[in-house]
Amino acid sequence: MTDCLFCRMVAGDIPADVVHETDRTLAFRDINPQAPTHVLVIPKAHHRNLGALAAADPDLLGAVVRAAADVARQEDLVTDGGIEPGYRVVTNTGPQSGQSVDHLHLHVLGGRDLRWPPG
Ligand code: IU
Repeated sequence: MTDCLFCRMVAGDIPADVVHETDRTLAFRDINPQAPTHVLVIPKAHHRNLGALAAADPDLLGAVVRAAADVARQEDLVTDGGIEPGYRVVTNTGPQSGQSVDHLHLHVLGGRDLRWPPG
């Protein structure tokens, strides 16, 4: 059995609060939300970070980004075709960024004013 937490969520071994799913992507609410909307969007296949997925399967990377945009619309973070109220997509890579799960995930954050730069 894999020891990757997100692979185990994809397999259904660990419960996830799923908000969006396609044949190749899964999106679920973060267990420790940092904003009123905090959803993680992942490829179902295991890739450890953005660079690894971009190199291995750019089409899948496109599908993950599209899923993040779909989640933002679904969560009312943007009106149809618009930009209001807005949201942020971020992905951490490596220890200095704070990456704690080595399976690529895009954080979709919104529902409050987001500071810049992030900490
Ligand atoms: P990070 O960028 O690798 O630090 O993000 C990992 C996220 O996974 C982090 O926001 C955690 O709260 C989140 N998470 C989760 O949603 N469910 C879990 O069981 C665990 C972590 I462990």
